[in-house]
Amino acid sequence: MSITLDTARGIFPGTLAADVVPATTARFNQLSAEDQLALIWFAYLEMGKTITISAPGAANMQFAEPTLNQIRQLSFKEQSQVMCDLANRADTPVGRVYATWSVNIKLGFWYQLGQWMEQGTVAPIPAGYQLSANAAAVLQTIRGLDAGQQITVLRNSVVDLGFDPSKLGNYTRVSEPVVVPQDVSLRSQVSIEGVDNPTILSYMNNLNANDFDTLIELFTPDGALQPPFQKPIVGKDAVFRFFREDCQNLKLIPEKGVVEPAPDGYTQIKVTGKVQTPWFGAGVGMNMAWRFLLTPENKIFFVAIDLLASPKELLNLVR
Ligand code: ECH
Ligand code: GLY
Ligand code: GLY
Repeated sequence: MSITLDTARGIFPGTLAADVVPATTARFNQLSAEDQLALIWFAYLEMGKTITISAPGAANMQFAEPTLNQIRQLSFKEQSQVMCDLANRADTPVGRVYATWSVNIKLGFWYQLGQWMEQGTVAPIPAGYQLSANAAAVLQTIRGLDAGQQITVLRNSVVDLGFDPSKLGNYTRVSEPVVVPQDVSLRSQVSIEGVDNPTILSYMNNLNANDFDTLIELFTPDGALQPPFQKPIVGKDAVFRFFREDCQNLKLIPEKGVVEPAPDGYTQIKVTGKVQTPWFGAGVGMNMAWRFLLTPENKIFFVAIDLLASPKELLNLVR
């Protein structure tokens, strides 16, 4: 049997991902625009009691700023309309600009609107807004998730707003400037109980250092990376672009793993541990697994990153 992307995706099939996240996102997407906005607002306020979002840096806000300034100058009624149009995925000028933004720019845009809504300078969710029964049920599900799952649901909801990027035709993607890799002398080195494979350690250390040029050389030309709840990103160029656009300033804290032989001289390695996002820092540790398939030359043919169903899954290293 020879290795394909499909067989690679099936390694360590016992890994229990937090499927409640895509299920909740799907239910969220069925709600009315008004319910979607109000639900995120309520979830955001409740989560704000226990975890803190850090403000995006100026370099990351510059792209959303013109749109934010336009919105700030509108009447409350018009502001509510702009937000509803985004939640309706409507084809509007703002919806089209939004569609060109990277995930972090979209998050920064809503971060700023949220601040203004709290201050009362942008239209609030109407006081006493009553969620529909379905929306209330989705909010209840979100309350029951762990913090890592909650912020993933929130992130996915924000990503899906605005006009559908696949309907834009040709467009220029807008993402934050790429940061300079961390100075080699300052880099911390991970250690992983049960794994001393240099490719795996180098993957973790270079991602932590934002050293994407070195990181991408660990992959085969047709190598693939599968982010949580997404299809694989295939080929070195696409994976490199993803790293530069969406993966800055993450903190990977792998804890333990297993190394096993796979067909054709390949090696499969599963690692579990925590990941922190720059948006919440040490305040939220997401329980994650990495499932690697390495070629006989120790290059990454495939890696899947899974958000785990529960902390118990951190101990699940069986095949
Ligand atoms: C308000 C009401 C109106 C509507 C809206 C509002 C604002 C909402 C706001 C939401 C902010 C949400 C945020 C969420 C951030 C989530 C970040 C996450 C990051 C996860 C990253 C992971 C990385 C994993 C990876 C690893 C690899 O090895 C390879 C790369 C990669 C309230 C106004 C909308 C403000 C800030 C979940 C797991 C480990 C795959 C990336
Ligand atoms: N403050 C988090 C970020 O800009 O990515
Ligand atoms: N969930 C993190 C990412 O896909 O970027």
